[in-house]
Amino acid sequence: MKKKTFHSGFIAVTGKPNVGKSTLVNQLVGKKVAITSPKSQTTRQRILGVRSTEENQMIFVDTPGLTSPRDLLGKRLVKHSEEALVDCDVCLFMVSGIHPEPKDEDRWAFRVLRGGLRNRKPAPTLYLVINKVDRVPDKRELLPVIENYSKLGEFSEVFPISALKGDNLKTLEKAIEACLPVGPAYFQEEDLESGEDLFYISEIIREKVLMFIHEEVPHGVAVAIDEVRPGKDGKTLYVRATIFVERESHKAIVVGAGGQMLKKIGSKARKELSLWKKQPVFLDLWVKVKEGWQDREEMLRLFGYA
Ligand SMILES: Nc1nc2c(ncn2[C@@H]2O[C@H](COP(=O)(O)OP(=O)(O)OP(=O)(O)O)[C@@H](O)[C@H]2O)c(=O)[nH]1
Ligand SMILES: [Mg+2]
Repeated sequence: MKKKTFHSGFIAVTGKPNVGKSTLVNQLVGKKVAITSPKSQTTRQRILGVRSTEENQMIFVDTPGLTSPRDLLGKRLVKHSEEALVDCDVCLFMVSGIHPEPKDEDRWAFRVLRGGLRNRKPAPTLYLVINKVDRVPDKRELLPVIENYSKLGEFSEVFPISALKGDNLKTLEKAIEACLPVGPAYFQEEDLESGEDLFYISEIIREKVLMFIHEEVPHGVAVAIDEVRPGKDGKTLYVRATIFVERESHKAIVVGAGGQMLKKIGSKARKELSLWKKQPVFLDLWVKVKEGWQDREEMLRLFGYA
């Protein structure tokens, strides 16, 4: 019997912050590749998530939420998102169905997307993904939502989904599959297991900071891994990391009274990292103030955001 032709492609997931892009990528890949949180601008890099079958390989590219930049970091986030548009085969523009019509931020994000796709010939398939429909209990209310967001641009299809609950993801997956070009498996399983450890560890720590700390602190938080080595007992993995904040007052919040908050962050991150590494992890966490790091090139480089 003739072997079926293999298909593969890059799928960029874009949209304004907090609409659920990373949640969707994790769901479609079937494991956590990107951290998620209710805070805006959780994702700060392009993150690849790969899903392979016998017939195809989908490479999802999670991107930072598109929003008007307020500092050098913000500009880099937009740049990372734009770069994902350069060679994608499919582009998902994601919005939140909780709001009945597009906000200025959705329009801004869509303008950036359109600019990024302007010179693409042939243009990639553009799908509109309306997320969080689990929060719209009366499904009749979805019709005007679909209509309002569809007016943003020329979409090949519209998918109301819930990334969190998994609603309608199979339909979306099938539609993506249908437009994958003939191509090789770009990634092998072994490529995916190695290389990204330090980044992932730093992201898990940052996710726990975002989980427990509110207000204006999260935007100014970044994590650097200082050391990773086998512990003295031969079983434990020792990780030393620094949480950077932008103000002394933020440091006090992250550390908490008697170090309670830092302990809470560390304990949550340690548990998740131990499960992921399948070995006990000892996490040695420090907090440092670096004022205005979001506008300093060398700091963006240190955190991998440059
Ligand atoms: N109710 C509901 N919440 C969702 C859904 N998808 C994501 N969320 C929540 O929305 C918040 C943002 O999700 P993320 O996946 O981090 O959003 P994002 O678009 O990647 O955000 P940025 O990285 O900041 O651009 C989190 O609290 C998610 O749990 C959904 O389908 N339904
Ligand atoms: Mg994200």
